Amino acid sequence: MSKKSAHFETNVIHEGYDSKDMLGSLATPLFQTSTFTFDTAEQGEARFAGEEAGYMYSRLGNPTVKVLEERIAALENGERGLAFASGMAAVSAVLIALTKANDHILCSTGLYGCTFGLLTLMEDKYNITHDFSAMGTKDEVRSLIKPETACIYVETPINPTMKLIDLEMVAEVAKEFGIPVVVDNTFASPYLQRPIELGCDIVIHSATKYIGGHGDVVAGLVVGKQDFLDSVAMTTQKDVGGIMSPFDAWLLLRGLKTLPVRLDRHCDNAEIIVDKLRSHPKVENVYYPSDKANPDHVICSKQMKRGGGMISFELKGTKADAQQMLNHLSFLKIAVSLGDAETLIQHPATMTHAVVPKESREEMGITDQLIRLSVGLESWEDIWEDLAQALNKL
Ligand code: LCS
Repeated sequence: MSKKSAHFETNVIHEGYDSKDMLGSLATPLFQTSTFTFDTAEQGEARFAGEEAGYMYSRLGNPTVKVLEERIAALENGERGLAFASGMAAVSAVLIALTKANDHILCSTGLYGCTFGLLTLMEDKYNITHDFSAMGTKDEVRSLIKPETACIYVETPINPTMKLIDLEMVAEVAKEFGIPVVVDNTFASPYLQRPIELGCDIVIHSATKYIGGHGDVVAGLVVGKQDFLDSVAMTTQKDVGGIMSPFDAWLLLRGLKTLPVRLDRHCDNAEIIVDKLRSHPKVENVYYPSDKANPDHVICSKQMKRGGGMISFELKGTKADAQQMLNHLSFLKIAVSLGDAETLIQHPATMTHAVVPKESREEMGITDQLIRLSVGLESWEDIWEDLAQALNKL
């Protein structure tokens, strides 16, 4: 397809690839190769000098990976995309590229546990400090920006509390100070939320989740401005080296084609499960972005197409009750990760966010009774039946 469509559903299938370039192959070919041959020594010299376009070595670029990079850039409406071996390889490549020793990062109150771990590492090694903010108002954001603040880093929806950050508002404040806003868009996916269209600068995905969608790949993606990503490609991608394998790119291209179809189904199921959970006597609180009982639903309606497939809820009870509830499930899977066809359930305080000290967990709103549910594509009747029988046994 030569011209980008106005429709996301078409672009997930066609952007970045033209079968005419590949002997008519409908599916993107898998270039499972580490290196590329040169006709002559001079050609090798010209490629490394950047004087001749072409591939050299798969850590520096690979045709299958490039299709994925172009497709995700088109879907997020950014200038360039880059692919990484994992979501954390993407997060670390971006944060290392944006900071130097003694800088500061302003973060959303609530981040994936390993992102929190990375921030701690950067502070211990390079005195790159950070603050957390709920970012409820412009003044709340402004009050924590310092001369050495290198970027604002947010997740929205936040893992696992499902709190939202108003991206347009944060981007407006960041522009006053001339600093970039980095958004981890993993929980929403570009189908539901496109931060660059709201004025943010860089988007990160753990592509392990909705983009892959089938629980068979660990991968990361970044989208942003050409200049910035050109510099990342030549430094924290090429030289730190956490690149994506061609086979993983191939799996993600396959997964992406059904992203809108899958996400709508995840959302349909999640909306029903939210209602059912809310009326269950053992459930204290339910957190879901588009839920009218949730104060953040106003932000949701501004920036998300729908509420997504992730729900968290608090039980009336203790950590032991939360663990028992998981143990009572019969076919729903106890597992971290999310965005797969299978419904996955986990206990953040002891799993995804176990590395976060209890005090910080509490500040983020991660209680011992909080359970996170990644609603799958099964029939909602079966999902609810299993959840209900497990809750009823408490
Ligand atoms: N960002 C967010 C919001 C995530 O949820 C995760 C992983 C990452 C980045 C890192 O991506 P990865 O390196 O795993 O591809 N979140 C996980 C979770 O909630 N359960 O298991 C992994």
